[in-house]
Amino acid sequence: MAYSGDRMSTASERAIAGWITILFLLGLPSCGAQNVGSVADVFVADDTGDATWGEEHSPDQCGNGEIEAGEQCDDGNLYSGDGCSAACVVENAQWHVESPATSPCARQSLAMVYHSVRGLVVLFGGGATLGGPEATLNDLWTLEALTWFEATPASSPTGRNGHGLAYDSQRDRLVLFGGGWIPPSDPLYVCRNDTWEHDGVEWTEVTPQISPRARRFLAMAYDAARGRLVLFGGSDWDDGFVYLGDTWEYDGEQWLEISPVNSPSPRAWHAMTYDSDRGRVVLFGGWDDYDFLSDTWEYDGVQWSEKSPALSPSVRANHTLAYDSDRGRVVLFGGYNYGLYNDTWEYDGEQWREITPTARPPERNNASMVYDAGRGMIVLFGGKGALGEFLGDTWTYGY
Ligand SMILES: [Ca+2]
Ligand SMILES: [Ca+2]
Repeated sequence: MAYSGDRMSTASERAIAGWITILFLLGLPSCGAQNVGSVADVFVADDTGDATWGEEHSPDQCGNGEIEAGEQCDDGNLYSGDGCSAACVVENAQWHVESPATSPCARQSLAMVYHSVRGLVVLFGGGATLGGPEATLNDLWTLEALTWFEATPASSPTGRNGHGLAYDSQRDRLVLFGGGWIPPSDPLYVCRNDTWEHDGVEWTEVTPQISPRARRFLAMAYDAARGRLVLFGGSDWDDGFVYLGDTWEYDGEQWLEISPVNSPSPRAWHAMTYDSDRGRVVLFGGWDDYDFLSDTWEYDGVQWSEKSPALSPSVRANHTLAYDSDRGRVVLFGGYNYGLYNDTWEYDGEQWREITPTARPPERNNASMVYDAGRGMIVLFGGKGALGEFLGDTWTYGY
């Protein structure tokens, strides 16, 4: 069923379809929809202001486009909610917990991507407990106007976690690669190297001549300017816990291994996102089998370059990254380094800066985060919390 068809069905129809789909495809108890609306909404409305010259502003100072005495910023207007307030004070983005009526079940190591043609956030798979040991999911959800809908394609890839998911906007296809599958009969992960595409209605497995080797906890991002999907690293647990440092590109037909002169070291549980304004894939951190990492790298389609920001988030893995294309910032949240984080950082292509919002999601790792360009908000879902619990909360981050 298409995304749009789901939106027209009733909540009960969707719930029934969700149960049937998961039971059929996984042979496991459904992790079904659940209400996460019990958490109080901590959103504090912005002072939206207006373009008139108010008495509280000095008409020849704030709003004239020049930073003067007593001003933290001046963006040439008297609007708040755009990074510089009507009082010429710097505004930081804030986290808001959302309360959708229905949600994907609590999970970690899921993948989310923004479908720019349809204006939807898409979520696929991850690991959930389902009341027993961790099991891998293959459900497909969309988030539109802060409402989650489960899609019901006729067939699906196997369940998996730590997979790669990207949206090829030139071809209008979701592309899924690899990840770890836990067969229902066997508690051990099986690393995958299959490539699937979703056209908005159905999943189709594609069969390129060459594929990257099987792996999980890889990172993938779509370079929209070049029309190439970029994959880096991950680990192959089927073959001696090998950590990978290879760079691959997928053009919709073939996977091609790139051989850049410089490259980040082999690693997994790192994170990547695409800075569409600068045309760079940005990578941060991860785990290389010996150490947690805090290095920042950029890939321009030819070379990887290590950046030297004065400050960086601390060493970590299992964190999330997303690029806010309206504010021109890579946003990092959370992660793990023998303890969990819930700090928020922003990277402008030169420097990392820690943001200290008044509210923030609880500490976690293995969450997923994506920028919903239609709403102008980062969306975060799920992960694993401080007590080892799987999380199913939806948060947004923006002005
Ligand atoms: Ca001014
Ligand atoms: Ca402003």
